[in-house]
Amino acid sequence: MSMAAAQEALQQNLVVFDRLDRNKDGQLNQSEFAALTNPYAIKIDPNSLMSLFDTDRNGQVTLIEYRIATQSSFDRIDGDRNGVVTALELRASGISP
Ligand SMILES: [Ca+2]
Ligand SMILES: [Ca+2]
Repeated sequence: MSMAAAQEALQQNLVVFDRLDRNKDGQLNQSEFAALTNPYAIKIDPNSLMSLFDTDRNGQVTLIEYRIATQSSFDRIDGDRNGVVTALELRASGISP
């Protein structure tokens, strides 16, 4: 991923996180986090997705936890590492049917 693409991804992350964080406490609780599964149309149990993000298991997802999880899953999904996730790569990763 190029620097510009990385910056863009980080910016996107912040925008999405901020939108999800409805009470603006800098953390996503369970109900805030559940909204994540809708915009991305991910057919996955929000609780199991949350446990993926919530590395310290305190029931809250901080921006740092969010970034670590989205970055690592993005890199995993982005098979050819070109910074763009295609529908094909989403299917290959098992996220999208
Ligand atoms: Ca919050
Ligand atoms: Ca946490």
